[in-house]
Amino acid sequence: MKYIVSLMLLVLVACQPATPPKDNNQAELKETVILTDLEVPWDLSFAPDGSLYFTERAKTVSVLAPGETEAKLLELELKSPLRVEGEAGLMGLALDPDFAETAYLYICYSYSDSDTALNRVSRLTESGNRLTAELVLVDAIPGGVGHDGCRLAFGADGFLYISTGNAQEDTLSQDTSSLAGKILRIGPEGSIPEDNPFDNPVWTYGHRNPQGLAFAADGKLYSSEHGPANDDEINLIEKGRNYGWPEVEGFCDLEREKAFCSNNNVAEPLIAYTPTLAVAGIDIYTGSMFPDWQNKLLMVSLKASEFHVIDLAQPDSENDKTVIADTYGRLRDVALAPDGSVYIATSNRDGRADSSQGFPKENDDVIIRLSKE
Ligand SMILES: [Ca+2]
Ligand SMILES: [Ca+2]
Ligand SMILES: [Ca+2]
Repeated sequence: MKYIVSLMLLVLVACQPATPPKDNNQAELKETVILTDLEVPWDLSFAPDGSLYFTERAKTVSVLAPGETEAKLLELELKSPLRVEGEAGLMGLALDPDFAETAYLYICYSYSDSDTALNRVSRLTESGNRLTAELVLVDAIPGGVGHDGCRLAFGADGFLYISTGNAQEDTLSQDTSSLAGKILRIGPEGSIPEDNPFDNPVWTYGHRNPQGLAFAADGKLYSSEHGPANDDEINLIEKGRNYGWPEVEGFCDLEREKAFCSNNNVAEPLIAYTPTLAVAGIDIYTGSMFPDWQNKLLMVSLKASEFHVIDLAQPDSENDKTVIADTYGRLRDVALAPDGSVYIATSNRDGRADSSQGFPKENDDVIIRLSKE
């Protein structure tokens, strides 16, 4: 026994990376694959009872009840068939703030109207194994094969916030009358709040393809946004502000950007990543399982295959920790569970996996639970 323990210690020491762990929680982090054989799980969302709801891009919404090992597929009754192509399909998901009472789910999905690629946000009601009684909240958001945005988040103000991509039409991002390349804000039944800045659902503009959206406990709203080959961004979202695209990439640091920035009150990102990571889902950690992560931003990335924990109070390289890298392939979403654990969804069946690294693996896609050893 003593020998075996010594041997294990030896193996452990031999396996230590050359550099020390980048995050205090890393040494005691337990990673458990809890669901396998999924197809591009896109958005994870927890009900108060701990049930995990998630979308798969070409399929439907599924629910994993607490204590279960298999997810149940819900039958999706939509007014228009899903438009599944490129990055488009069934994407964002949010549960009603009073979900236990209302059984309302909100989704953002792609559809076509006489060959025009569009996206819409709808409310559905869970009833038995069905998602039914679709109420369309925002219709005809310009869509494309790529840049469809579609992340959802409820604010403490009771309004639903929606990220929209620019549908690969750069001119739409600066046009405050277009729903593309924006963060939108609407009432839970689709109304336009009186204090919206442009008398329409637009809350902020000048976005390219925001793929993450999350509120912090102090009410601040953050987004992650795909840049081109440079300048992925993390943004603090403030009413009516211009986030620069396509005139500004990342910070207002180039000569041609500076004039535009000062003339248009451009909001610079908190963080810009060059080369890009393909930043995806974000959440804010407010659980008790990982005290070091308190109020920090959790972020996953597709291309870089990384999970970051970022202190937004001072988001420099010291405070932007890479906790998981190059282990599970492309990472699409991250979500805090009610028990303080953290769930991450892979995206290796989205057609962009790195086959030289063996992705997609046989069991892809998967959902991983991070907890304490
Ligand atoms: Ca989510
Ligand atoms: Ca920007
Ligand atoms: Ca710049």
